[in-house]
Amino acid sequence: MTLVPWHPEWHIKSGRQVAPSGATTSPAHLRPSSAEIVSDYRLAFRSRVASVSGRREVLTGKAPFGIFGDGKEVAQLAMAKVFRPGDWRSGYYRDQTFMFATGMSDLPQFFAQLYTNTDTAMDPASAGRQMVSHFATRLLDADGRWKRLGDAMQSASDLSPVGAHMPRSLGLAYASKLYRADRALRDAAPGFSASGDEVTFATIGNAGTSEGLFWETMNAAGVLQIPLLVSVWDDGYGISVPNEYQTIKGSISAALAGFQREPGTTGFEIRVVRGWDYPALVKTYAELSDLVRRDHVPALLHVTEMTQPQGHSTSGSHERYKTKERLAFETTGDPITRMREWMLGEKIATVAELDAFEDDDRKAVESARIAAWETYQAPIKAELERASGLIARAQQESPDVRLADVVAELADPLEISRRVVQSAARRAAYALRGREGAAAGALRGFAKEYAARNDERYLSFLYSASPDSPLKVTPIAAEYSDRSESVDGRIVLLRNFDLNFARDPRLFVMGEDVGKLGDVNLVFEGLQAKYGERRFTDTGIREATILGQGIGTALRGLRPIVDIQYLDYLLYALELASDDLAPLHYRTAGGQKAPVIIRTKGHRLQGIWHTGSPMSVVLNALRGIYVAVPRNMVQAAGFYNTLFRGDNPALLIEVLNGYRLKERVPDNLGEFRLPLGIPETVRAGSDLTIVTYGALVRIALEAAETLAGMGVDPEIIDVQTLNPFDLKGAIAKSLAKTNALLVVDEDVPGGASAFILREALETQRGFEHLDAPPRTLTAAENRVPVGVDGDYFVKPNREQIVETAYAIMRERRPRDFPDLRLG
Ligand SMILES: Cc1ncc(C[n+]2csc(CCOP(=O)(O)OP(=O)(O)O)c2C)c(N)n1
Ligand SMILES: [Mg+2]
Repeated sequence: MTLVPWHPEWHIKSGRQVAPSGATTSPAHLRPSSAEIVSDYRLAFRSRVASVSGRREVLTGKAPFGIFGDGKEVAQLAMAKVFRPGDWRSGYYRDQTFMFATGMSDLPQFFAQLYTNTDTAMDPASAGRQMVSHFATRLLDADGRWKRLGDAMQSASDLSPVGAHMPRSLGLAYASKLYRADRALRDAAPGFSASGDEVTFATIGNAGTSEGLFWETMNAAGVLQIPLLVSVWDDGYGISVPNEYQTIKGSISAALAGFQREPGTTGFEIRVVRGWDYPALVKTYAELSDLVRRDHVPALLHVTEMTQPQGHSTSGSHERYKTKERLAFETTGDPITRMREWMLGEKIATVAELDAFEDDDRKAVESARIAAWETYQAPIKAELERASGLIARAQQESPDVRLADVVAELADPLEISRRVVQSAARRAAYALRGREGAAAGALRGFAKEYAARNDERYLSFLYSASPDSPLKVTPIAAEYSDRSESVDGRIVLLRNFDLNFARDPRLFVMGEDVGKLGDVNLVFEGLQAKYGERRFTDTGIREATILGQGIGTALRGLRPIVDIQYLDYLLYALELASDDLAPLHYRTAGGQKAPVIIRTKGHRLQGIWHTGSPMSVVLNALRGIYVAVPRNMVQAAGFYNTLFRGDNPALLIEVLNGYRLKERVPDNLGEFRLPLGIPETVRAGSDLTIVTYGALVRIALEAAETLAGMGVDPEIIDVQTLNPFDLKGAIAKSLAKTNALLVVDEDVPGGASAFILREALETQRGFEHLDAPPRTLTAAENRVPVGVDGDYFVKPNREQIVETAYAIMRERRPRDFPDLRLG
């Protein structure tokens, strides 16, 4: 074994034998100095005190929820020793000791998050948005631009859904592989990677490994051979459910034995080590991380015999489900106690020394906690006093107004919180309605300003607001000339991708059949041969981890295009898109972003699973991700050109039956950029406004021809992007002219059409212009049978559009539009 040389305090001690506690100290292996061991112990001890103290704060009502890393401390000391600048952690809520040991978090930050401090200076991981122990480093500067991530240790933003961080761990590690293989890529994305040697350290609980996302990730990591070191913290339980119900053979390392690499095969290096055995942990992490870093072999470290001294979390007590024996093990197997015993046995420190250190460390944690509590409370108290004072003055100014209840409430508040302040200020303002005095005005001013500030605290950062937001990409119109040729839609896209890939070496696409075949619709035909396998990469059938690979690589400065073969199969990745990608920028309060572009195609092919348009599912699950629904491939190319230059994640759905339709190729292909949130009026008309998108635009245009023959002149608006939606109110402007609205949508009834109605009628106040009830024409509730007739009878068709539009006209002018008598 070679030990990595970057840790200054390492030195070799040989000849140490098994410690009295049973810890395995093999002879002649490398060990930290006594001073470092003591310092490690003290860090673990402080971490434990923080866990105990954090739980008490929740149980006494000062913090909302607690979940801590007690029982997992010692292994994390060892993991921290091999973690270097440029490495990534992608873990879960048990990792506080590791975060403290690496300096990526500390006690003040830990308590700030526990108390929900909204200041990013106090809780840089989430500004009070995430539960305690949900860690993250800030990857972006105050403008939302990348810092030099390769120079420091990094942690991706934690998630509560168990296992959901595994897929992006794959991408974080995969980025090292890309960076190592390609110097030009490192130059194109400066600051992200020194040489591709960065290791991604994933952690997961034993029960979390029951999730499909874990297995999908492990298989893919084995296939890809990437520098991913997965540690399983095995405390035998997932809340109350023990391993025998969680894992085949009751052991994740036994279950995964077939993943073990052997000569001539790819695979994982798998090791098992006990969670209290400090020297064995130190040695194992040193060996494993060395292998992973040097050879890009993924590794699994199954850390057994971990404990849960305080049970799972603050929301239950483990006495209710654990046996007496197991409860006793929580004490006898405690890793900190065992490390202490081992240190005493090894004469690394004396009892008196350790007792003294523990006393100091208890005090240090308590003073950090008190400081964090006061820092959290002080501004809210000041706000409360300010509101109290303003209300009291308003009461003096208007003695006849009844403000006594609000005054009393603020004098003796149920809690020190912003909701108390905001609610009181607003209720006082209600009582003062119509009063013109200075004090009443000041109170109203405060209430308004306070609400705006709280919006910033709790509602900001869902979308990128950086200078690189796609909304700030300067639009460039498509240009045509006499020389512009007409080609199949797929060729438009192919050439546009080609130009973008030539322009930006950070762009690459991953997905099923995108490489050798060049996409099932041949949109990438020949591009792998031109750009290589790393840029047009075939993957297994694993939508969730394809997306995870995208999230992780995007976090590391690359520009992945995640190719989901059909829109219908996006559902496999939906959880991840919804839980990890969409809220990433929000939950880190602008600290992290992952500008993944998800490319898929949908709406129209054949049968029940290739014709779906679950746009309301997508729209509503994925706020935070922009959604483009272009009607043809030129429009799609224009949106890609914008999105590739922006830094917000986006989903673009190409129209499946459009690849073989002829389109004119803009002369500035690759360069023209369509603005998001700007609909296009594809047919001007005066009688009613038809709002639609995607494949239905063409059908609506055909319907318009028929309608024109019946004396109806519809205006047709293609919304183009559902999110952002019609930022300049084009629909309401059209309604001001036509006074009637028909929304045509191939989602289910009440799906995306309801979203569009809300935007058009409520947000844009389009109802003011209507002289007939608004209508929606949607697909049926059921899915689409295979064949042309299935499509015709389930999705909105030309005749349905004609008849619905005609009915709207007849309702308004019955004499001009006689009954069709068709039902
Ligand atoms: C997808 C999902 N299902 C259920 C939960 C509720 N839950 C939170 S933690 C937990 C147990 C996790 O056990 P394990 O992975 O062993 O981690 P441990 O807490 O024991 O360290 C469960 C079921 C969740 N957070 N996410
Ligand atoms: Mg567990």
